[in-house]
Amino acid sequence: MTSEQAKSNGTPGSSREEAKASYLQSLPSKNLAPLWTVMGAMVPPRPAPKASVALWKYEEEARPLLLQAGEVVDAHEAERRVLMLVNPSLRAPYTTDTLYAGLQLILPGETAPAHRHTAFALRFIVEGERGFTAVGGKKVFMSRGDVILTPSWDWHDHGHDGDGPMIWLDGLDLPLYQAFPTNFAEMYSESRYPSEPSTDDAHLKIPWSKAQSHLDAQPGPHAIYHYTLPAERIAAGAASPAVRESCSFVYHCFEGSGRTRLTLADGKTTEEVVWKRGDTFAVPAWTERVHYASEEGGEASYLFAVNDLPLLRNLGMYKREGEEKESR
Ligand code: 1HN
Repeated sequence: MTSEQAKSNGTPGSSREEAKASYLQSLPSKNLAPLWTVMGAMVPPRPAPKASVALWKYEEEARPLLLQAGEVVDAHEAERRVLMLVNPSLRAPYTTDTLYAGLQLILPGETAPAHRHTAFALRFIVEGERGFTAVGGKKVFMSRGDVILTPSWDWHDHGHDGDGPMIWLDGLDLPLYQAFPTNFAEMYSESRYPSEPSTDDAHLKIPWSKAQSHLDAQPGPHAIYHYTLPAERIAAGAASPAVRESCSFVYHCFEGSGRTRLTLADGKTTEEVVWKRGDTFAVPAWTERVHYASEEGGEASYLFAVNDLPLLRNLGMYKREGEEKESR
């Protein structure tokens, strides 16, 4: 190799290398940066979620700790008495790269005061009866397995007219909302926003019976019901088909038990999450998943899931492995 060739192909110490280094040093003070050194990382060759697979055991860990929160802070003082499900590879409010989930507790007679925010929220009721959410003046009673919606900017407060703890899973697109300067909240002047028991709450509540009847009406060992939010049924001893897509999931086991085999976005690393009733687990984007329902007891397992599929679809950003074009 001639010395001219060495200069032009960037051998360290060559004058071209030195010129390049001093050029790069001149950029930051002008608020400029080269794309060519980081392009691969900014637009990776496959989806690269930062979140890890994570599992929150209900009976053994989350529930006792949430009940303890009930002793140290009241719902009014807390505004919302919630334990956030924090992804171990990220910080709050990330449960996956795009989804936030938390477990909320309200005790009989308490009030979680009225507020409203731009972020849309949903709740999946894990435990309890006769708790309610008042949404935009409608008092919606909640029972185990119900999904309750809180649309953007509707006043909402929670209360509990029954006995025993009332616990639910909250799901919000909070990590995404945080990226927009339109994420904000307002407190109502009183604890409760005036409300009446709702006679027509079909747009705010999807009872579990509706989800289950849709699931059980479908033939075969695996079924999905898209509320616009999915729920899945897997027959005892059966498995779901393997899927990898660009949305991420927070799964909650409503009934049954089993395990989920996960192949991470790198296509090589595999993990397994073992779940039963009450447990919640996070599945990062582009992580292939197969659910296996346990054979024990011969009963089907039911999983509820929060995901960001509708949002990604509406933005034209949804992809499923093996599909060239977005499926609609
Ligand atoms: C919220 O308003 C509720 O209303 C629950 O119950 C969780 C997490 C972040 C921001 C707002 C609720 C929330 C939240």
